[in-house]
This record gives sequence, structure tokens and C-alpha cells, in this order.
Amino acid sequence: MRNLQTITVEVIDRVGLITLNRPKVLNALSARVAVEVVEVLKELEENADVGAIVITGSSRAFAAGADISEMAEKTFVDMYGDDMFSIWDEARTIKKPIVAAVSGFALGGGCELALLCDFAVAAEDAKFGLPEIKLGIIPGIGGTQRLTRAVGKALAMDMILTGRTIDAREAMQSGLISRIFPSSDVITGAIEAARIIASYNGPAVALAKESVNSAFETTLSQGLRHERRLFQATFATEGQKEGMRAFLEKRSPQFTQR
Ligand code: CO8
Repeated sequence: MRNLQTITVEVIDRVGLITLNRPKVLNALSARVAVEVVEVLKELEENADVGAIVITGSSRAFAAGADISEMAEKTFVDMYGDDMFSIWDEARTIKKPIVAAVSGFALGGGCELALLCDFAVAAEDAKFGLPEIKLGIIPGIGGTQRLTRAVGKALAMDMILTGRTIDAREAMQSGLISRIFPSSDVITGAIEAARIIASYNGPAVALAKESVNSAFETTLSQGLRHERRLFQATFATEGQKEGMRAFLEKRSPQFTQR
């Protein structure tokens, strides 16, 4: 395990595990956290032994939002000039799937970080919310955009305008998360999902992620055309030959990341 200033990183069974590690402030997302998470995501992207990534926090908090003490006295010119959260945009360039394993609070930037991952799983005690309105601000790391796409306008407006927090069950019903685990199992559950992803043909996994993400950017016709090309492209990978031959030979396929 490697300890950075605000996070820890380890590789378990071809899964890169990033753990936010600022327990005293419920993993508040300081500018340093953003820099370290994005730096490590890029490292894991380059690591051929890693096929998928999990981001988690502590049992009490995934992350309770951007670090309020760091922002409180900033002016518009400071925020505009430093644009300290724009670095999170770089996470979008990661081709390997990223799973959020959420326990406890996922509020503000913490909820936005979970939404920025490819999918999120949560413990029964998880709480999701975008309470920025209570601080006199609005979400700024994609919350108004990604939450709306994930759960639809009614619940997104309700959460963003009232600051209401929802529990894991409501998050599941609304499509914000894909699975609920007992609290003690959420990290192993997320790692197991990521380990399964990492066992498949790496290029096909990356193309599948790209194709799903394009559904949020394109018309249906453009998206279907894009998907068809990516599907056809999988036939240029070793993994397609291996996967289909293994099926016909009634054996387990041996996939690689490249
Ligand atoms: N920032 C800094 N410190 C925090 C944060 C935070 N977001 N959240 C909690 N802490 C600190 C508390 O100040 C406290 O510190 P101390 O022990 O020194 O007093 C410690 O963590 C423990 O917190 P509490 O004592 O409050 O614990 P409780 O169990 O009573 O309450 C809550 C837990 C409900 C999670 C509560 O801490 C809370 O409401 N936190 C703030 C939640 C919030 O408002 N989050 C949104 C922040 S704004 C944001 O995320 C904007 C993102 C977009 C920015 C884009 C800019 C371009």
C-alpha cells in the first residue's frame, strides 16, 4: 500500500483501490485530494496489471463534499482564476472503468465524485445529497448535469433545490447506484465487481465504457452508428479471437489488458 498525503493506493487482484484518507474532516475534497486522485488514476491507467479501479472512503464518509474551510473566503476571481476543481475533468479521460464504493456520507463534491465514476455501489447506510444550496452555492463538479442524467429532472431538482439527502434505497430506486451491500461488504463487493471487469478483454471493456458514455453526448442515430463502429473494432483485438475460440473450445478465455 502506498500512502500519499490525502489518499492511499493499492493494487488487489488487478484492481486499483484508491481510498480517500482525511478521516478527521470526513474526507472533504481539498484541492490536494483532487490532484492526488487524478495523478493516481493516470498511473493506474498506465499500469498493465490493472484492469479496473475502485474509489472508496471510510465507513463514516465516502466524502462530505469539497473542503469548505478551503473555499470559505474565496472570491469569484479566486475561484474563476484558480479553477481548482477543473482538474476533476481529467478523470473523464481514464479509459479503465472506475467504481465508487460508498459508505456513509456522499455529499456535495462527494456525491459528484460518485457520479463521476462509471457506476457506484453503496452500503445500506450510505447517504447521498447535493446540499450546496444550504451554503449559498450550487454544485460545481458536474452535480447538476450528471445527477439529472442519472435520476431524471424531478429528483435532481428536488435534491439540488432543497438540499435533501436520500438514503441508499432511494438512490438505488432512482438509478444513482447499481447495488446495495451490507455495510461491512461494500468494499469487497466493489472490488469483486471491478475484478470481474478486469478479467475481460481490456480493449473491449474500454470500448464498452466509451460507447455507454457516448449515449449522453449524441443523438440515438449517432450513438448507434458509433456503437456499431466500436463493436466492429473489437474484432481487431486479440481478446475477441480468444473469447470466441475459448467458447467454441469449451474452455475459459485468457484475456489481457491490451
Ligand atoms: N469541508 C470541510 N470540513 C468538513 C466538511 C467539508 N465539506 N464536512 C465535514 N467537515 C468537518 C467538520 O467541520 C468537522 O470538523 P471539526 O471536527 O474540526 O469540527 C468534521 O468534519 C466532522 O464533521 P461534523 O462534526 O459536522 O460531523 P457530523 O456527523 O455532525 O455531520 C455532516 C456530518 C452532516 C456530513 C456535516 O459534517 C456536514 O454537513 N458537512 C458538510 C456537507 C456539505 O455541505 N458538503 C458540500 C460542500 S460544498 C461542495 O461540495 C461544492 C462542490 C463543488 C465545488 C466546485 C467549485 C468550483
